[in-house]
Amino acid sequence: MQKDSKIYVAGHRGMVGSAICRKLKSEGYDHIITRTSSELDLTQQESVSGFFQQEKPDYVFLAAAKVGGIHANNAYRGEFIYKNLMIQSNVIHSAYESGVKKLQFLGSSCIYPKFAEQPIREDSLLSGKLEPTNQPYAIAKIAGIEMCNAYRAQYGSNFISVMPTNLYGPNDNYDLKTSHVLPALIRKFHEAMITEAEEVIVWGDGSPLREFMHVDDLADACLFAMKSYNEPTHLNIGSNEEISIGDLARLIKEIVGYKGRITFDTSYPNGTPRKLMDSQRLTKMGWKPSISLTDGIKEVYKEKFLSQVV
Ligand code: GFB
Repeated sequence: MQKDSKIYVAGHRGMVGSAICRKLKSEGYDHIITRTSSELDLTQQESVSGFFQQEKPDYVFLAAAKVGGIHANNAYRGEFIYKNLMIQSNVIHSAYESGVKKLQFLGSSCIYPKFAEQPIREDSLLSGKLEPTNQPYAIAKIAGIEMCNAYRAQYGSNFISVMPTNLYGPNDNYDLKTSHVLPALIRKFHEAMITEAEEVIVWGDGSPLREFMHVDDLADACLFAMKSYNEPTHLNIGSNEEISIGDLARLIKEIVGYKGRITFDTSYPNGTPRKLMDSQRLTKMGWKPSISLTDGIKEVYKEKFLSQVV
């Protein structure tokens, strides 16, 4: 990838897309193309096709998606499957038609079976039943991987897929109903600290294990893969840093300085019991993450909630 390559980042206002843009700019890539969703509705095939024919990007990071935490995935099942299938199909097909040199499709660790052998290797895909709360989203993402592979096989397109673990970082969603656990807990503990609330409610029983990665590490890995990975097998991107939801809550409580108690509400689902990815294929290529979970949480907490305090 040349420094003056024309690079389209789909989803540049989201947490992942914005991190990829920051990373590209910091590395001197200065020909980045973006469109807001009001300028270009990626669910509309003709609009997407017209955009690609007009702009003819060389490289595409496909980070546009309908995303959310366990509750959003479960509650908005129709939207999650429809929007993701439409966005990715339109972008991948138009990228092929307009002669994009290389496309990178971003998926998620929820593509793997609920009870996959841990740590989860790439070849666990489609070896068992999915976690029901996010099955529509997972099936859309699996279709995206397959579409990249099918276009590679039939048309010789260099389309790759990467599967990040659970992410957090700048531009995350802090809405308590639709967000992922990490931003939700930062907000809950911060607000409980300010209001001196007696307890913070944590969904589920606290036992599920999750692997978290700062989105700046992900963006670094995405650029690394765009430069050096050209194979059909999707690539896991994880931090290898695993923690239970209970311990995550206690860690965030400590960072925020909240003194009340934690209450687990088991009327909410736990979701997948564990999803630690095996990222050895990536690390053996020479990439590794650099932001620890504790440092990352401190940074996002400061940036989101403490920078406004004068
Ligand atoms: O981050 P999260 O929503 O997504 O939830 P998943 C992780 C775990 O944290 C679950 C618990 O066991 C939740 O029950 N949890 C505890 C909470 N308190 C909270 C809270 O206040 N908010 C939230 N959101 N969770 C998603 C998938 O799964 O992960 C997506 O649904 C995607 O498809 C994404 O793959 C990365 O890790 O369970």
